[in-house]
Amino acid sequence: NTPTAEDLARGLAEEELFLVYQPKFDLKLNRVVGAEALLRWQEPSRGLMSPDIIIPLAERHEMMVELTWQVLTLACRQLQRWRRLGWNLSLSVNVPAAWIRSAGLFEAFDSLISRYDISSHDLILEVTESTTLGCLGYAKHILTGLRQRGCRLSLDDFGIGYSSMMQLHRLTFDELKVDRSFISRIEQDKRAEAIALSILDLGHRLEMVVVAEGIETPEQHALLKAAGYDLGQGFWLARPLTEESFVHWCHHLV
Ligand code: G
Ligand code: G
Ligand code: MN
Ligand code: NA
Repeated sequence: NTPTAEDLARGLAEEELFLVYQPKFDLKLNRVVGAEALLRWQEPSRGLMSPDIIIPLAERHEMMVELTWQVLTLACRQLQRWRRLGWNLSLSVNVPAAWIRSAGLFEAFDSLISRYDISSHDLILEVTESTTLGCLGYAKHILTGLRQRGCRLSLDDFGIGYSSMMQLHRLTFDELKVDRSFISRIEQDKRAEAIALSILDLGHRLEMVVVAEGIETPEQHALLKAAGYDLGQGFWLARPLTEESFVHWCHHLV
């Protein structure tokens, strides 16, 4: 009993989709610096749907572009709310290849930013290594234009794709997120540790902020902090939170 394209179209129209926010920490200062927005769908008859259901459904029915604009709209609205609370947090959004290739992107992006009266500097766009496969030239044009508008670019799930080095060479990223498959094995697996430390060095040489994702234990946290990782994310630090619990959780910190 999986949802259909019609269900998703209704979900988008009725605002059944929402974002949860996973806090992102500065490992040196032990401080929250922002969050990653993660998509959820409260489907009326089926319950809570995760991206594993939503994304493939949207891809099959060419709804990824519309879906991504909705995610970005929710993200900008959230940034505006945090701003009004006096919080200086960044928000990371996962953007797919289909969105980067879509027509009229810059115009729509500019109008979204001005509608919510936020700074695009607070927005971090996460792309994966496979995002630009096939049309690096055009993707470079779009990503460069977004960066010129102030957005920061993050290369997500780094280390498990195909064309990592070529992309790092040809495109400028502000942030590198090391895939959690290396992070989760960093203590017991010397090869995973060697890879995680080498990617950190590579990222710093290219003047990127390097993020460890999927930190699940205090031992991993200590090791990554000592190694010099800039930022961290993971269940041990904080789980993805709803808008309301994120606000409570932040108040609790200070
Ligand atoms: O939140 P969760 O761990 O279930 O996310 C699973 C996968 O879905 C991750 O790879 C994440 O990057 C992706 N994902 C989560 N939210 C979004 C979204 O808003 N847009 C896109 N394109 N992918 C997302
Ligand atoms: O591909 P991406 O990095 O965007 O994936 C984000 C996904 O990773 C989210 O679905 C989130 O729930 C999940 N995630 C975040 N922290 C952890 C963690 O510590 N362990 C595991 N297994 N998953 C995590
Ligand atoms: Mn991500
Ligand atoms: Na990731």
